[in-house]
Formats: sequence, structure tokens, C-alpha cells
Amino acid sequence: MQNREESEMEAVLEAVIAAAKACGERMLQAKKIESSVSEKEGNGNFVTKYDEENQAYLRKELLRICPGARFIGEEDAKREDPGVGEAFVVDPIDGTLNFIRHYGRSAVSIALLQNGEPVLGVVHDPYLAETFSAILGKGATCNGNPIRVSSRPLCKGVAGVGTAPYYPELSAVTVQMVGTLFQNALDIRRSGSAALDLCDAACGRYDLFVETRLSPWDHAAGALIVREAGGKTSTMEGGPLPFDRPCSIVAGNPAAYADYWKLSIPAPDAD
Ligand code: 2AM
Ligand code: CA
Repeated sequence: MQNREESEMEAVLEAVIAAAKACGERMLQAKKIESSVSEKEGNGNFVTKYDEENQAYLRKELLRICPGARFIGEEDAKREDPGVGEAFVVDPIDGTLNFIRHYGRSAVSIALLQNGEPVLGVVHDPYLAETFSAILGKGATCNGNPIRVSSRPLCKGVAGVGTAPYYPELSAVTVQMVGTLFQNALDIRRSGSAALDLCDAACGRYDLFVETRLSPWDHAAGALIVREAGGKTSTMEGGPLPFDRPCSIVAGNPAAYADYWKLSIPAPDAD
């Protein structure tokens, strides 16, 4: 179904938030996380039984909410094009290494795309009991309260960075990006959850966020939340964020985002 009525989108949002919160509850109740870990392809790329349980639950629940939609979830997705019609793009636990280490910086990330464009996004952090959400054209909220990006320039700003450790071929460009931001911003942060980094940029805790490679489920919901909060998003080459392949990302308030391009940070090759 396309172009849902406003009231229908709000009902979908409420139901998606309830599903995300049920997953968050499972994360809070998780026991013996370390013994449920297995390693995925690539360096430092982990999955737990809780990622898989959240994803199985979300597949069932989200397809009940929107029966005609496709479901693309991190734990079984290859390179999938969300294509025409509706598709959910889901990270059942974003910040899995944080989850394994009890770092308390992990979230459930759910985006609904229509014809390849995000129209609804939810990022739920069970540890801080914060639920960020946005509907295209309707602004962004945290726990129902409207949020806006900051207005600080980069020189007075906090820049969140991601270091993509599972892609060793990107380590030189990543170190250059982190070093340049460190020298030009007030300070840098590296949280380990790109979805929450984007929400931190959306509500003004961060002023900019940059990572050299993310997958669609890491950014689909959070980047919509940034844009609906008045921020800018693109790849490090300046193009729109794709949903059929991994990409780099720059997101932030318009001032800090504009300052980023003055730094001449090289973009990774395989955008
Ligand atoms: P995850 O915890 O769901 O795996 C940290 O830099 C960010 O990168 C997190 O959002 C993390 O998501 C994500 N990430 C982890 N493995 C990845 C991979 N192989 N490709 C792209 N992003 C990844
Ligand atoms: Ca994940």
C-alpha cells in the first residue's frame, strides 16, 4: 500500500514503537549474553541469540502491522534492494558489541521505506528508555517530544565517529577522518551504535556524525530522524544514502555539516 493517510501512518508508528519496546525489554532481561555469541563474516562482527530472537519477533510483528511489506533484517539480509512498494529495513540490535559487553549503548532500529525512500523511522534505546521517531514531513521526536539539531559550527561541536573495524581496507581513510575531525572539532566520541549516534545528532548532543561504512539497517531510521530534526545527511562523497548496499555517512546540523566539506577528508572508494 502506498501513500498512507496521515492518521494511518501515526497508527503504524505507534505499533512499530510498541514492537521496538518489546525487543528492548528482551535486551534488558537478557542473561548470559556472552555464551550466546557467534562470530559473523568479517573482523569483530558478532551476533547473539538475542539479535536473532528480536529479528524473528520483528519479522512477524511488522508484517502483521503492514502485511504487504517486505522485511529486510540485518541477520539474514544479503545485498537487497528495497525496490518498489513498502519494505521494513531493520537492525534488531544496533550496537551488538556494546550489548555483549554490557556497555548500555545499543538500540532497536526500524525504518519503513516506500519505493526506496524512508517514510518512518524508530530507534529505541532500552537502557535510557528513549524512543526516537520520525514520519517523513512531520518532524522528529524523542519520547513524543519534538527534537531539533543543534546550530553549533564544527569548531564548537562534538563529532561522533564510527570506525568500521570489520573493513580493514578502510582503516587508513578512517584514521584520517577521525584525526581530522579531532583536530577541527571541540572533541570526538565513538559510541558503537550508529543508530544512536544519528539520534544524538538529531537531538543536538552531537553536532556531526561520520562513519566510513554502514549498512542500510544501521542508518535508515536514524538518518530520517536527523533530516526530520532539521539536519543534513549524505555519503562522504556528498550523494544520497543508498539502501541496496553499504555506504559511508556524514550527518549533522547544517552548519557543522557545511564545515565538514571544508576539511577535504577523502571518501572511501567503494561508496
Ligand atoms: P551492529 O552493532 O548492529 O553490528 C559501529 O561502528 C556501527 O557499525 C554499529 O552501528 C554496528 O552495527 C555497525 N556495524 C557492525 N558490523 C558492521 C558491518 N559488517 N558492516 C556495516 N556496519 C556494521
Ligand atoms: Ca545489528
